[in-house]
Amino acid sequence: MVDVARHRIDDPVVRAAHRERLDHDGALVLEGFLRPDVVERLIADHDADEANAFFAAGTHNAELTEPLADLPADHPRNRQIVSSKGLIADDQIPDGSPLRTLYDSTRFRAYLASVLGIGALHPYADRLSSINVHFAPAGRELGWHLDNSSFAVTLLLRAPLGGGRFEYVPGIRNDSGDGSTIDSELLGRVLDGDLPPLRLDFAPGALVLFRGREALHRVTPTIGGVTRLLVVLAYNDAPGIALSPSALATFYGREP
Ligand SMILES: O=C(O)CCC(=O)C(=O)O
Ligand SMILES: [Fe+2]
Repeated sequence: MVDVARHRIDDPVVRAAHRERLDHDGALVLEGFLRPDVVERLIADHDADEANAFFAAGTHNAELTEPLADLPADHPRNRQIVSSKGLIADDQIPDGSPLRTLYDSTRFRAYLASVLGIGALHPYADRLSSINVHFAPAGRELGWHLDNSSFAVTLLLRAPLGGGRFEYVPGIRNDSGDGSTIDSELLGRVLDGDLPPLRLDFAPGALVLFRGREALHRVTPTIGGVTRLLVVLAYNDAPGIALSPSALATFYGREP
């Protein structure tokens, strides 16, 4: 599936260079990671699933939690953000899908663990969030948020004609130390549009690796009649982590 002639993911020198890029930029883009025939196959597999996708219709805060009762409703951490993109969940991806082969691949996981500097990768403990396919037809977007998972890998299958830009601001959540802390001041400035975000450009077939728990990120509304189609492979650095009930309701339309 992977163009391993172009991306020598087993090579320790390549891994070290990728780790440096990820640490420096908070994100790593590998263009042409999936072979073009695999991109075509995955589009053919999943294009029609847009009709079965669940489209978010509610709002969420940046952390995808229930409202924080000890903070006012207009506090940056409680501000409500719109997301309207659709997805199919892990339990809708067939067993024989190449996406499962890649997600489970020990070789791929060894590469990711090495680039991320962690011991092992763990799937989500729930049956929904490990592998997702996202659909963003015209006007649909993914609003500013921080991921629940330690990190995410995305694979773009089809780019929209316009919009659908991935924007991010690193350093919003800090998980080092005892607990996790949020830079509310910085968060508020981004939500107010007072701080220009960084932006990642990438083409179909690209792998994007980013620290979505720490970096606030969004995807701007799709413009035009071509649906943005993207795969998310979510992993955690510890076992037993499940999606928050709030994220489950907003993005999957399911009960905990
Ligand atoms: O669509 C993208 O490029 C990013 C997806 C994302 O941020 C997420 O699934 O949490
Ligand atoms: Fe995300």
